[in-house]
Amino acid sequence: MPYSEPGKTKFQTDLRRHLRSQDICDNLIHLICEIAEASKYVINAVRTGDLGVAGTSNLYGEEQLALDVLSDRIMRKRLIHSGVVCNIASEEMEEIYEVKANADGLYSVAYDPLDGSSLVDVNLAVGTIVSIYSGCDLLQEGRKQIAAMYILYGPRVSMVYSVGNGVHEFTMNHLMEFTLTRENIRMQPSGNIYSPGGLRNKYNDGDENFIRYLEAKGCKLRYSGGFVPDINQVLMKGKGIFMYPALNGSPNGKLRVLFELNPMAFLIENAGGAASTGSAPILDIKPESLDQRAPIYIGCVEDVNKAVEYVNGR
Ligand code: AFP
Repeated sequence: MPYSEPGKTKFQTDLRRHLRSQDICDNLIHLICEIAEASKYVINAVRTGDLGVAGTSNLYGEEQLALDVLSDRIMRKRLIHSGVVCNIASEEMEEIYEVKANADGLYSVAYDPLDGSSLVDVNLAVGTIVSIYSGCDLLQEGRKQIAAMYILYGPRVSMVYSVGNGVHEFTMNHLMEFTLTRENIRMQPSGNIYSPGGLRNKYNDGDENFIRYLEAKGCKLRYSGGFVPDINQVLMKGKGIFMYPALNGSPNGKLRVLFELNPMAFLIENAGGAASTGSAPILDIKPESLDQRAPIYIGCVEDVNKAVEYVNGR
C-alpha cells in the first residue's frame, strides 16, 4: 500500500515521513536524513566550486579534483557529527576513519562522495553513492547492507534509497526539500537499453558477443560515463542493463565493490533486478580490501542472466 500522509498527495510526502513508514529505527532515519542534508552542500560545491585539481591522489593513485576533496570533507564531517556512525570508508580516503570504538546501535558507512567527478567540467550529471551497514565491519558482504542510496546531481536533483522495503525516489524542490516522486520502483524482466563501460577494444569475446546479441535484438546504447546517471536511467525506465566487464589487462574491471557496486546492486535487487560479476551475485562478494574491484552486469534479470551465459561461453 503506497505510503502517504493523510490530506497530502503522495508527491508532498517528505523524506523523514517516508522513512518513518519503513519500520526502521530512529538512528537510521536520522543518518539517512543527515546524508540527504549533506548533499545540499555537495550540490552547491558542484555548481560553484573549483574545477581544478587538488594536487593529491586517492588510494587508486587517481588524481583528485578539488571537488572530490571538498565533497568528501562535506560528507565525512556530516557523518562524524551525526552521532550514530562508528566507522567511515570513502573512495577518497586511504584508510577507514574510526569515529567511535563502541559500535552498539551504530552504523558504518561507505561512500563515494562525487562519483564521475571528471564529468563536472563538461557539465554532465554526477552523483553521491552511499552504503550503510550495522556495526563496525565495513568488509561485510553487500547482502548485509541495511540501506543504500544515491543522490543524482542532474537537471533535477534526485535521491533514491532503499532499506530493503522497496526502492523510492525523491526529488529536490525549489525549497531544497526532498519530496517523494516514485515509490516502490520495479524493474521489468528485460529491456532495450544497454550501457557498456570501458574500452571496447579491451573486451573479451564473450562480452563482445553479448553486445552483438543486444544490438541484434534492437537495444539502444545509452552511456554517459557516470555510474549514477547510467544506473538511474536503467532503474527509472525499469529496463536495460549496465555493464563494466573484465577487460584485457584489468581482470576485475574498474568499479569498486564497497563504494559503487554493493550499494547499486542492493538498490537494483530490491527493485526486482539482478547484479552479477559474471560468475556470482555482486552482493555475495566477501570484500578483502577497501579498494577491491569487480566486473559488473546489473539491470533486468533476464538481461543479466543472458550476459552471464555469454561471458561463460554458453
Ligand atoms: P571518475 O569518477 O574517475 O569520473 O570515473 C567514473 C566511473 O568510476 C563511473 O562513474 C563510471 O561508470 C566509470 O568510471 C566510467 O569509466 P570509463 O570512462 O572507463 O567507461
